[in-house]
Amino acid sequence: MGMMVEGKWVDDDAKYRIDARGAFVRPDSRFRSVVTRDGSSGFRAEPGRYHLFVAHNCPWAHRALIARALKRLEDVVSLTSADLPRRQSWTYSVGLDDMKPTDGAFQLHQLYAAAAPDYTGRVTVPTLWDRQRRTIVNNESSEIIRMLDTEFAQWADNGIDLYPEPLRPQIDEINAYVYQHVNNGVYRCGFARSQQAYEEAFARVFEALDTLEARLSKQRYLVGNTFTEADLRLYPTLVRFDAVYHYLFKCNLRRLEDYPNLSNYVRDLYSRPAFRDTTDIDRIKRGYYANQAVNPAGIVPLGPVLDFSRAHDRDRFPRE
Ligand SMILES: N[C@@H](CCC(=O)N[C@@H](CS)C(=O)NCC(=O)O)C(=O)O
Repeated sequence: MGMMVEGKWVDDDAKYRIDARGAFVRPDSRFRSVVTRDGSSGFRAEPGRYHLFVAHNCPWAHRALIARALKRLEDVVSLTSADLPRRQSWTYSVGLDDMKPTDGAFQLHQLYAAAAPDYTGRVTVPTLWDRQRRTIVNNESSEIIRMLDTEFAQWADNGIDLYPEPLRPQIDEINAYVYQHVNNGVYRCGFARSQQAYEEAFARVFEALDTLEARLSKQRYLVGNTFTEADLRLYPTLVRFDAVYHYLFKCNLRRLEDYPNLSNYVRDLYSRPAFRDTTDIDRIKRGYYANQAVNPAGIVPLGPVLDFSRAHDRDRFPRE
């Protein structure tokens, strides 16, 4: 896949991704500043100042796409989504401000080099860029969605609070579980480079899906009957499950469709425009199946048949 080492792009990054037992290791994101309402962090929330670089196939970027749409911040935080086949890092047909495409392509590592000329690390989406200070604010999706939720309140639709104060301990707890066993769990299956590492990851993914299935048989959302950030973070993995993870990442004990509660829950979320309009199954499939490390010929499977717009049964739970 490639990464940056001391400000230069290197193609061979295997030694940074796989541990001695053949297990996939996801490094921590490096840019961790925050935008604040009052500007005390050095990054004041202002319309038109921040830009999100995303890719519609990426589940972590999908979190940011959903949060931006839910909070109606489309005109406040601008966005570009990778629209060209990956050359080295994520590739865009348009640049931003004075960063122009070369040979018709703007590559995300150009942005990282501009922000930190000595950067060593992964070049990932989502990345939140400050057009004024010309630097990366943050490249960690869980933090970007919090900023979108709270710091842009002056311009946002504040009808939804993704991280309500009284529910925070419960949200944090389920987020940690979902991240480890589901969001990152599917990657640990798909990118495992030993049978043992794959089998361990596989067992955890399906134990977790069974646990979540039982939880969602008793309540509408992950935290009681209140929609929160925890749901926003689970959805991108579930909506990709049957099209990508089941087949390409070998998470094939069961399909999402085989779980009545989880599949109804996904359709419930999909019925909201912020989820539906940011979910593009064709782009998701093309993005994942282009990864030569796991699919050398790049063939994109035509199936399965998926229809997330079918009716769901989640209205049976009381509203809070
Ligand atoms: N912890 C990061 C992970 C982001 C991430 O790994 N994104 C993937 C795309 S799905 C990426 O850009 N990978 C490129 C790479 O690792 O080189 C977050 O949640 O923002």
